[in-house]
Amino acid sequence: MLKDYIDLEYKPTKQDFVCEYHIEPAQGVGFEDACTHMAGESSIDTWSDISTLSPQLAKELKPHVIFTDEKQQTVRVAYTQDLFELNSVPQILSAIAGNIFSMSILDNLRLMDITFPEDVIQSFHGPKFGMQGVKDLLGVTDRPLVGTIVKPKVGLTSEQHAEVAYNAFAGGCDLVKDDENLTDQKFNRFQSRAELTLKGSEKAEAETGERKMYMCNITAPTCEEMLKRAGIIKDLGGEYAMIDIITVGWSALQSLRDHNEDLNLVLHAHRCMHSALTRNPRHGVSMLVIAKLIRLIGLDQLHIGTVVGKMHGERDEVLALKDECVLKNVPANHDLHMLEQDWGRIRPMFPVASGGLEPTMVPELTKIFGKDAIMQFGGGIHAHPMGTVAGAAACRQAVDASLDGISLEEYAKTHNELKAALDKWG
Ligand code: RUB
Ligand code: CA
Repeated sequence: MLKDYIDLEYKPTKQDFVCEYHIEPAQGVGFEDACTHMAGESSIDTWSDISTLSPQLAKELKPHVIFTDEKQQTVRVAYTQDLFELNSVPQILSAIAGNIFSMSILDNLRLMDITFPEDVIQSFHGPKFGMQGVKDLLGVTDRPLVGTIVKPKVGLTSEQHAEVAYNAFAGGCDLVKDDENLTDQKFNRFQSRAELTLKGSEKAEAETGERKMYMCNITAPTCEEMLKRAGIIKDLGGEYAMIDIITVGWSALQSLRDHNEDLNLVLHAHRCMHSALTRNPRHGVSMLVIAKLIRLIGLDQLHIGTVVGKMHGERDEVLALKDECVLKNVPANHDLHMLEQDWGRIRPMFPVASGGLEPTMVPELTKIFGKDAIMQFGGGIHAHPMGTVAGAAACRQAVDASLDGISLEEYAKTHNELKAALDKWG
């Protein structure tokens, strides 16, 4: 029997999750049937009617399909929060983004967007620092932050790594981070890297008079080890940690955020592997949903794409991530039945633009992101013809020129580092 879940008159309450999916039924499956079964499988149903589900319980917990558009292959489902463990991203995803991806009646399914009920928002920490907290910590409010990733990604000793980081700080970087696949390998142990690189950041602070922060990668094989590494950073006087959010998993992130009430570290979210979920526009989970979950859990800054760099990520998606999720407190451009998301006390995250960036891209990046961004350059600094110090300087010069509305070519007449970068990449 087909369930009566389609209820286009239903108005979601403040106690409902609302999810939007792109849905493609398999051949021979009707659109409304597909929507109904998907809504059921993600909540109270199995493949057959079951005698153990009383009509009363079914009435209380049933999903409401509140919007369908067969042409656009879009469906929205409202789920009562009673179906969920409030403070659990794993449980939430096991429901709304779990078995339903395996259903053979669907060829493709993509979780496009989600709004959370008030009680769920209340049950999470959100970012401890967020964008404004990071700006305050660095003492930089009038320009985008400039960061780098130590390159090569792996292979340098701790001493070499610290030297590259120091050079980047000395040349003008505010932030230096490890790469996603550098953790605790035999050529570069976590503890020695953290010690030496943090020393380098202190030295550069003393010499430049600017705050300099090192984001050491605490991604680890177990949650215990990850927390131990976060503790080492704290003990060494560090103020930042970075983490590979997808590969460590949602529980690890929630544990880290709980512990961060005491650790007080700024948490940088590297999203490597996200494209396995996010890249296919017809299947998987959108980056917007991942970004919202990361904000809810409470990491402070997140890679959202660049538009102009080497990684996949169309302009519209990057702008939506920046505007709807990361910056504004109340995203509101959803039409029809979607609820506006009131983030309450949950702070905005700092968007990070990274991946294939070099100085000639800065004017365009500034147009896209304004001052509210962290611009990260890896190869765009360490491949500079005059080396890392000059590479970092060229990036800062490109930022200064862009903010002053001066063309890079003009600015390069009096700035050699930028001139060399333009000769190489311009
Ligand atoms: C960039 C880099 C990061 C990418 C990941 O180095 O190491 O891993 O930012 O992509 P480079 P995204 O500047 O040399 O390309 O930020 O899109 O997740
Ligand atoms: Ca990388």
